[in-house]
Amino acid sequence: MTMRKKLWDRQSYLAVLAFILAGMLGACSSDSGLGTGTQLNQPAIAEDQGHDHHSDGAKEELLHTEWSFQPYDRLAGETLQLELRIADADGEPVQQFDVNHEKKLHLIVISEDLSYFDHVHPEYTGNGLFRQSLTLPTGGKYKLFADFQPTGYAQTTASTIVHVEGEHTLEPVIEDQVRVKTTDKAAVELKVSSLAVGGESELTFTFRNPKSGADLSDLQPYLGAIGHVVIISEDLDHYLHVHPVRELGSGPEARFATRFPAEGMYRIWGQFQRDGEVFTVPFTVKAQ
Ligand SMILES: [Cu+2]
Repeated sequence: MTMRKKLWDRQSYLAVLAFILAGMLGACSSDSGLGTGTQLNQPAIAEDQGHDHHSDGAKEELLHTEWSFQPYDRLAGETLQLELRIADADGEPVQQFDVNHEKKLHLIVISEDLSYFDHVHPEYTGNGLFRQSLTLPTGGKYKLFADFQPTGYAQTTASTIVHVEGEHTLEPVIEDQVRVKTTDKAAVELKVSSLAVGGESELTFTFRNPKSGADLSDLQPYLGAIGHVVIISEDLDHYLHVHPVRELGSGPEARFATRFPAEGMYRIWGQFQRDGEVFTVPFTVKAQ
């Protein structure tokens, strides 16, 4: 226990180095002394977006993100306080963030086996600092993705990994044979126009009454859009950008466009709202 304590403390003092290239969609960020020290000096976890860090001629601006969690002993089922600090190339706190889909920062939390998903909006307390309390239900590894856009910068995704102590089992990630998921708000069918790597893919969600099967056209806006879709690869390396084909609508269909960057399994979480309640439907597809 002493050894472990020491490790946590040591890590907590190490500056956390996440270098984000805001000149391109993506960003890479390194781990912030979470769990395994070996990851401290490795930038670049998210591999998908713009990892060739040279956008010809475009001015690149570095951002630094620092993730910290309290307490250092992270236990399953206990509340953690996350602080996320965002600074510019000179280390000065970024002050202004554009509002995107009604929020300054969107935080996605995913467990290693993709079975746990959360989408929250940390509070901006000023001076580049966002705060969020999180309760992670089981032990194991989680990846956090923060989506934000400092004013004057490009849309940015930063990520980190957090290790939580406690029991856990890993659920296998299995491709859906039938792409229909039912909640008490809707039976949702997903059609994917193409699962070919590198091509344009259109995702069409169709909403039906879970009891009668009748088409639904009373979806409500969620975060200012017909829905919010997050897609992550099984290895947690790829966080896909997804755009609604039409921003607004009420059903029975909602369409989104994306591109699968590499072969493999992906989990797609669609979030929609009806009767004042947000519901989430997960699907698993295989790109090849
Ligand atoms: Cu959000």
